[in-house]
Amino acid sequence: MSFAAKPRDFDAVIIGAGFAGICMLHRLRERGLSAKVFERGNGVGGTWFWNCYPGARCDVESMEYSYQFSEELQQEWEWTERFATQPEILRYLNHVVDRFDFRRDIQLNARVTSAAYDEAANRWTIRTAEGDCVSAKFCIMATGCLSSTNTPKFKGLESFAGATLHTGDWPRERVDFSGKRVGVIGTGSSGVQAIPLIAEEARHLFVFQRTPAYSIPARNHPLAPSVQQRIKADYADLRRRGAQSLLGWDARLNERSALEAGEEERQAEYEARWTTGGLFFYGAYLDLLSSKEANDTAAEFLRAKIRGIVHDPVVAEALSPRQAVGCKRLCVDTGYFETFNRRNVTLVDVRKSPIEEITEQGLRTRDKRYELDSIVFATGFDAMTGALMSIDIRGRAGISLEGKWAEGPRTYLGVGTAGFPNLFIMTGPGSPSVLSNMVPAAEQHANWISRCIDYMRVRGMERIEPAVEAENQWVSHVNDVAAATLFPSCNSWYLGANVPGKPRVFMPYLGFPAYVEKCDEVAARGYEGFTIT
Ligand code: N01
Repeated sequence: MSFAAKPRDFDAVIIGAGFAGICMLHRLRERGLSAKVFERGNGVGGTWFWNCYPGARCDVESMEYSYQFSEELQQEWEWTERFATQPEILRYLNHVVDRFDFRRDIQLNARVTSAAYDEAANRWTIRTAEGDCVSAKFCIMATGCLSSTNTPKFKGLESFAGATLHTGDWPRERVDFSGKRVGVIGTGSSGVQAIPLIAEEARHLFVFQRTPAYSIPARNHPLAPSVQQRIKADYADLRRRGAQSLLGWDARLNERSALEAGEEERQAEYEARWTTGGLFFYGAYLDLLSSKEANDTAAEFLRAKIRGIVHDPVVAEALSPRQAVGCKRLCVDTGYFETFNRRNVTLVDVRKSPIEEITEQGLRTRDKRYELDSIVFATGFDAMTGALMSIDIRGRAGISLEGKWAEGPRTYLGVGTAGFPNLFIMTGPGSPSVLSNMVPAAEQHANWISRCIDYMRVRGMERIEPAVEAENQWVSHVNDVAAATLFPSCNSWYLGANVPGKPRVFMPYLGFPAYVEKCDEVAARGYEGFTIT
């Protein structure tokens, strides 16, 4: 049975062909439902399509940063490195799309501008900037958490005579920085990955840093076939360990408190994690993200590492973060701090001397002018809500999502929002999403949403939406969980604090296993907390 009526009508429209949209399409296809995917890029991949800046790669290990919906797929695909590069991840996603013949349901170069619910027809009308207009019973937003770029509105931005680039919207063709004076603004994960490579090429690189970042060496290396074979012999075991871990990937969490351990033991634990490389540092102690005192011990360890790497003590001090470790997302790098020992690299502390304007020749801080040929904005994203807000989404009685979320996003389980029947949000605010491994998080939503649709079809049900009370309780719960951690203690994009004027609300949900359990429980109780008719 299909819900579809006419050819331009679909059972579901999915917006976005990144990791989330692709696995959602798979789950709907598997059920014989008609689905159409709109993707604004001219290729699939979402975040991994746009973020093709030098050095872009994942920081969850490749073997875990992949789909599990097909055992054949996970057995066949060979990752070449511990942390896959952006081109390799994009090759993987293109392989998936071709292997499962998904491409025929994906329309590229199609930017969705509006999605409106018609109560009488119980259908969504979805329009694109290119003139498409289709209708669907279910509208599924797979628009991504980090897909709407944030470029600060610096005075004079338009006057700059050189090239401006944003890491999150990088040109497809190679950018050649050789012989150029380059300015990079921003030292989050994107800046930290791009800076060492740009420094190798540029005549001179100026890094404009507002907040120093904690960064752990990736210690990336080729993936030995024997390591892959060992994992593939029992892939389910790795996936299970990931699913049971707070962060949705196997962080090898030490269940002890940092404060119970003696100084020597703590140093050894941090040193072991530093040597292993990557985000395993998060797992060093159970209370790193909840106790300031515990966190201080990790912060001091990481600052000592910076002092050990960076030769100039003044530069080392300027690169040393003061916020809690992990409060802003930990970065993973290859040669980041070492880059500041190069003679062609200058660190500019824009907290001490703020950027006042972009000029025709470059950039002016309060104290100095910098002549530049290119400016790279590594200034991040209007995270979690930006891509949704770029679409005019209207629910029952024409209410707008933008209006409803004016004080911050409100969802039930991150997948639905009251007043918007049959609208599903994948990895939305209120779900673990960016505080977990994005690929399993997206798959968990695809599985949950498709089973919910099964439930409705079997019972001849037509409409589902969160009850306001359940939504209110969930929003409070997400906030309570965050309030028990150090996350609200700094200005991060998790809180929307990086975008001027954005409401300060902690958006993701911490705790992948608890979240999955809650979603399963809700489903088992007949979608408790949803009004379903
Ligand atoms: O963005 P960010 P990102 N003047 O927001 C600075 C994921 N990711 O693209 O901290 C001067 O983290 C801003 O300074 P401050 C990952 O989840 C993953 O780097 O606001 N500076 C900050 O330094 C990550 O967390 C990978 O004071 C300004 C920087 O710009 C998320 O994407 C790789 C400024 C922005 O950092 C976002 O990372 C890349 C201003 N007006 C990204 N405005 C992997 O490794 C902003 N900044 C998988």
